[in-house]
Amino acid sequence: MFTRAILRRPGSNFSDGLTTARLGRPDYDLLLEQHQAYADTLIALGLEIELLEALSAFPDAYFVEDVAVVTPEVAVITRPGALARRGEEEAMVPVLSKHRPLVRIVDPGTLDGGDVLIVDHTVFIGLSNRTNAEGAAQLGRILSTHGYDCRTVPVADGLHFKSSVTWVGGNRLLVSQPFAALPELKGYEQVLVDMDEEYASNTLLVNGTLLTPKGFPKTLQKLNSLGLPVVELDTSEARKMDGGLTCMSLRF
Ligand code: CIR
Repeated sequence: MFTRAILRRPGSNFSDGLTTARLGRPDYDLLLEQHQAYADTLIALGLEIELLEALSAFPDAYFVEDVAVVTPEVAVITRPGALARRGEEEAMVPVLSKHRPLVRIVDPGTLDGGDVLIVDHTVFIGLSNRTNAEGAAQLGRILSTHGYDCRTVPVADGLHFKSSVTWVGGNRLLVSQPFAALPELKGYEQVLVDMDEEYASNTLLVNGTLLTPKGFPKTLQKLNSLGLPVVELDTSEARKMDGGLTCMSLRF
């Protein structure tokens, strides 16, 4: 069970952040509204929220998931792969040091938390444009000492591993088509996401409830058949900045 989540308020310059999505101009007021609804949902699921102030120098900093990997034993401060985001992680050091012993990913390793999927004691670490082999190896060494089985996985499509593969409870993964044949995912039952709903692969399991982005009816139907409560949340504005549900919090 998660008891806490750390979130950061999006700054008014959030549209200066990195993006590859061509989905139009993002709206700040609407983003704040959607961010609040996301926080309210986490609160309703029993989490205590720590809401950090925006970081004006880092327009992507509300995607807090990327700057740390938190387990019950340790918080690993990452070294973000995008130069424009390097430095965001420093602001998370005093926050997480209140909760966990800290360890850091160091140069020449790079790692974004969006590439790290923890399923019980298995950790998938995506090798992407943001996470390099050295960063993955450092995280693997750190988490192995705490009893986790760490596997690297190539990310040939999308921004991060969790843009395409997430945990939806039990032995099940929600998987976008380009990742379906990966041998690293063997042993898991796959719930496949249709190509035209790829974005919905980024679904978030919190204390037995699935949070899924609004507007993906085929995926919603599949999730509804899993027997867990499902909450749809509108993430239209974060999506315009390549972000989604998992990215906007650190849960532990
Ligand atoms: C970026 O490109 O880094 C941000 N605009 C989006 C980060 C999304 N984070 C995530 O998927 N964990």
